[in-house]
Amino acid sequence: MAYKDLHAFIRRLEKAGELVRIRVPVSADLEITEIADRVMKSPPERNKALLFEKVRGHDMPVLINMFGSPRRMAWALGVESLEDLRHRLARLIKPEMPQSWGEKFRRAAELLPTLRALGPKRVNKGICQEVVITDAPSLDALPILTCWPKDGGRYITLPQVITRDPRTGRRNVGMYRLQVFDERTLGMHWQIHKGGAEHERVAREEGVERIPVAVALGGDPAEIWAASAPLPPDIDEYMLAGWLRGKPVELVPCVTQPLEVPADAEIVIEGYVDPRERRLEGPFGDHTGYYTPPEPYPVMHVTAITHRKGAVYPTTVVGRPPMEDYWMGKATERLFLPLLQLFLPEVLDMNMPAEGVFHNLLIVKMRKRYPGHVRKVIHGIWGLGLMMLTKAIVVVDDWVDVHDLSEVAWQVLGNVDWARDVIVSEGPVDALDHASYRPLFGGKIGVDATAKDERDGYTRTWPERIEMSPEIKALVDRRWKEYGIDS
Ligand SMILES: Cc1cc2nc3c(=O)[nH]c(=O)nc-3n(C[C@H](O)[C@H](O)[C@H](O)COP(=O)(O)O)c2cc1C
Ligand SMILES: [Mn+2]
Repeated sequence: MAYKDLHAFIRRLEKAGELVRIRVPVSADLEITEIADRVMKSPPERNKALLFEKVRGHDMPVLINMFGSPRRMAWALGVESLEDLRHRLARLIKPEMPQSWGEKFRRAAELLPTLRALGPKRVNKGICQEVVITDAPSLDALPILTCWPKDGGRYITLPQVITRDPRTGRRNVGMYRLQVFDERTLGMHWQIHKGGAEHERVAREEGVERIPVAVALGGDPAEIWAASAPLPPDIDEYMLAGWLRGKPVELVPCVTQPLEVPADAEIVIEGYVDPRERRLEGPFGDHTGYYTPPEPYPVMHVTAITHRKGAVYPTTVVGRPPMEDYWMGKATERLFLPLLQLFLPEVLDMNMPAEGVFHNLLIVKMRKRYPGHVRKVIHGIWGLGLMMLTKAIVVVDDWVDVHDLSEVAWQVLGNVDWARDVIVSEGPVDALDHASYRPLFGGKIGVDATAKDERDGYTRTWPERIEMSPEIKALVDRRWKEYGIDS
C-alpha cells in the first residue's frame, strides 16, 4: 500500500486515533525530546505519534514518533502487523510451486506488480520543489531539534541521505544524522561500515573532489524507513521502498546537484561533501543511552533547500531504549529474517531485544542436526553483512519462543555449561560501542543454550522437560469455571 506523501500517512494515523496534535507553543530546544521520550516509553494507549503545530520561532510543524509502535510501524510499511513483512518477503524469495491453477494465477498476479514496482521512476516535477531556495539557503528555516542537554548542537535525525558511487553511479540511501554547524554547513555522520562512507572512500581513491549529496525529509513513510534498512551494498533502498509500497518511488532531479530525490518529500537539502575535509562532530545523545563523544566526520555544504508548501518536518529522538528507533529496527528484523534464512536455513526465528540496542544481543532459534551446528550458525551470523557487528549471540532450541525473554533466560541459565558452551571471540563492533577497548574492534560471545546430547559430546542423559498431559489440560480447561478461582 502506497501513501501519496507524509500528509496521507498523518491523516491515516489521525483517523485511527494514533496521532495527537500539540497546539500550544513548545520549544525545539530539549522540550520536544522530554515530551516525546515520555510518550515513546508509555503503554500503547498513550504511545502516539505527535504533531507539534507551534514550534517556537518556526512556522513548520514537527512530526515525531510516527514509527514508535508495532502498529504504526506496520502501517508505515503498508502491512497490518510486522510479522506480515516476513511472510511477504518469504513469498517473494521462496515461491513454492502452487498446486492449483487458481493458486498459480493468483501467485503470478501477485508477483507481476511486485517486479514492475521494484525500480524507482523518474518524473519531471515534484511537490518537494514547490519552494526552491538556491540564493543563500538557510538551515535556520527548519525546526531542527536540540535533543539532549550535552549535545554538540542541533541534529537532523530522520534523513534519507542520498549519494551515488562515484565509480558505478549506483545509488545509496542511508539514515545518518546531521549536525548543524551553521546555516549552510552540516556534519555528516556516516559511520565507517555504511554505504555513504564507502562512496566517500571511492571518491578519495578516484580523486573526486566533491560528492553530491541530497538529504530528503519525509515522503511515503516506507521511503523514510528504507533509508535505515541494512541492504547489501549496491542495492537501491528506493527499490525496497517501491516493493513495500507496491508502487515505484517517484524521483525528481535535484536543482543544484546531479542526484534525484523523492518527488513527494516534504523538504530536501542539497549539497556536497568534500572527501578531504573533516570536522569534529558530536557529542550526541545516542541510541545506546550514552553520549557518543566528538569525532572527526565529513562535512556537507548546502547548495539549496527546497520544500513543499505547508511542509512538515519529520524527526525522532534516540536515547535510552525503548524509543521510536526500536520499532524501526524491529521492522528490519522481521523483514530480513527470510533473507538471513537464505544463507542459514536452519534458523527458525530471531529476536533483538530493545535492551540490546540492535547489535548487543541476538537470540536465535534453530534445530540442531550435527556436531558443531550451533557454532556454525554463530560464526555464520558474524559473517553476514551488518550482522557482523553483533556482540552476543544466544542460540536456543526450536520449541523456545525467542520473543519471550523470561523463557529464554530460563533456558540459558539452566542449559549452559559456562566452561564448554560458550565461544569467546573478537571482531568488528559498531562505531557506537563503548565497551570495546579500542574503537570498532572488540570481544564477542556466542552462547549455546540448546539441550545437549552425544553430538555435543555430552554423555549424560539430558533431563526431560516437565509438561502436563493434554487430557488433564483439557479437563481443567473444561472445568475451570467450576473451581471458582476467577470469580
Ligand atoms: C534514527 C536512526 C538514526 C541513525 N543514525 C545513524 C548515524 O548517524 N550514522 C550511521 O552510520 N548510521 C545511523 N543509523 C543506522 C543506519 O541508518 C543503518 O545502518 C542503515 O543500514 C545504513 O544504510 P546503508 O547500509 O545504506 O549505509 C541510524 C538509524 C536510525 C533508525
Ligand atoms: Mn545501502
